[in-house]
Amino acid sequence: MSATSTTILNLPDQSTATLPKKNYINNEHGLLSWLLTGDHKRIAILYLISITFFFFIGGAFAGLIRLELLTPQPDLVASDTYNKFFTMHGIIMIFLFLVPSVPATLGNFLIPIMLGAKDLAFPKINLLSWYLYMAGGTFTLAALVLGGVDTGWTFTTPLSTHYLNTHVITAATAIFIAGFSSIFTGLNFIVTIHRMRAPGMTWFRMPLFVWSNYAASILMVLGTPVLAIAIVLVALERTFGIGVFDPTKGGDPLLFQHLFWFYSHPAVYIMILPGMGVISEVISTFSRKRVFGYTAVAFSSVAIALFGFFVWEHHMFIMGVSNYSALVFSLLTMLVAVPSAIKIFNWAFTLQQGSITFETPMLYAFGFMGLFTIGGLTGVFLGSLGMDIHLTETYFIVAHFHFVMVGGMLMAFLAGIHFWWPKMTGRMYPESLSKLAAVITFIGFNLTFLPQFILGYLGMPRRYHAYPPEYQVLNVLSTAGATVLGVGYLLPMLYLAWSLKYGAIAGNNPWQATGLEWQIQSPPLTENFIEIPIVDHEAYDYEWLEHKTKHEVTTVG
Ligand code: HEM
Ligand SMILES: [Cu+2]
Repeated sequence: MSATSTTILNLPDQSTATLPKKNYINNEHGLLSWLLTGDHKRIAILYLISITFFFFIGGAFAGLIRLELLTPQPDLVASDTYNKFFTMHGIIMIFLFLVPSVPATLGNFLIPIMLGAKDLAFPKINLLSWYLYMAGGTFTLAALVLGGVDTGWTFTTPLSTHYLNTHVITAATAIFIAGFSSIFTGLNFIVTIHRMRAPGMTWFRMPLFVWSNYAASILMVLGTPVLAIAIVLVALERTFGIGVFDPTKGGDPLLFQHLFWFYSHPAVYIMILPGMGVISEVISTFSRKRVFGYTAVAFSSVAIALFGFFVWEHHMFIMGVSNYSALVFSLLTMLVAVPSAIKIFNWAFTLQQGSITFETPMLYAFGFMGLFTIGGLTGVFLGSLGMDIHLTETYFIVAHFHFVMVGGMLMAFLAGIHFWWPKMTGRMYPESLSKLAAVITFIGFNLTFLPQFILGYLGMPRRYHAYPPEYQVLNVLSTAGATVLGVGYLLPMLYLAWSLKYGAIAGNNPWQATGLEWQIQSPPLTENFIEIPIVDHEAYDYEWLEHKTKHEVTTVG
């Protein structure tokens, strides 16, 4: 792993290198010092461990779903058990993995450092967010252990309020509580970004990762309460029979759809925006170029956040909404694709004539760009009314959102974890093994989800545990792909854990990146900076970095 022309890895001499004596990890000892910490970096690690745990539980359900679908016959489990599988998979992956993934781990760890601050604005509320997340997770596990819930992650009424005898209220409580975790995280980020930037860190000097988390935070704070209320109303209707969604009591089941999707469409941007921020950092670093059209990329995050609130009805085209409103929402849905496209084009222009190197985070970033583009474009297909009527509630939808959420968000998460792993832990991951994992993930992903586009187009409905035999070949391919994908995810788990002890010492700035986080020691001190830095350059200023490396001996941390 020495520096060659195809890599910019810049490790200190291994024979003499040691980890910094004092850092946030060894600053205090004992479990309690972690459970009561106010340090944003330690809270990020708590989140990282917990979301990984839930990711593998959610993944186990995905495995069971794919196993059942290996054959056309319903041979593994009964239909209601199958319903519980995909519900648990959806609830865990969305609310306990995707929503907190990048913001709560990488965002928590990096936003204060990127801004030149010592912590988030409200460290105790940050810790409270983690406890709320854990409480939400515990209720989810309780719903699971008590016998499961089978509404789908969408809690569709009147199914959820009238017809099911499963643990809807326990699951609803889980989502309600986890929602507050996300609201508080968003609030913390917004206040930190407004109030705690170091001298000289103007809005347009902020790394794009901060911008995209800022936009996602706005969505968390404005959108999540709507979901929380909707879910409380479901619980109230179930318990006391109040007539909010029940037409026999004067309620309206469509009202639930409006409330649910008013949150859940923006929520898809809560999930993807922070990932887009990761991609901007990675692409800039490994092209050694400022992100092309920095301002456009920064504003496109805010535009996505804003437009994200205007398109929710595209989830309801076949639910008896008026043709005129469907037309309007169809048009608005096309609009929201524009700011995402702006990002993709600007990343492509950043790559153009950059000096590109292919480190692992960059491989994942390339994966993101290709897969997210397919996910986004199929969203435009779905947004056009005629197509949607054919494709809705089929496997096409399943393929679409997995391309965005797994092909997009999860790739971005892995890009980010690899990129900042040396900063978080002070150690490098094994480069060739991690490249192998990135390739396996990419192949496994496509093998799993490309056939699902075809299945959906041919008419295979989602959420059924049996299907006509003519769909089997494509389903076998998909299940095979899921197996490969599973290996792709297990590998990083194992070698990242291994690297904690055996990885090469990373040094402050192994990628020669420009962000403030790379100018301090790895792992950072508890207070991040010895002295608050004064920022005198733009983000991604590689000339500044070169100058600094040549002429300066002192570092900020
Ligand atoms: C940016 C990240 C995106 C994510 C994470 C995402 C996620 C999702 C999810 C989870 C669903 C299915 C919901 C369900 O019924 O369970 C969905 C459906 C849909 N998405 Fe996306 N999506 C994204 C981008 C887009 C874009 C850019 C468009 C259009 C421009 C779009 C258009 C649609 C439409 C129209 C549907 C509804 C299809 C139907 O149910 O008939 N999506 N998306
Ligand atoms: Cu949507």
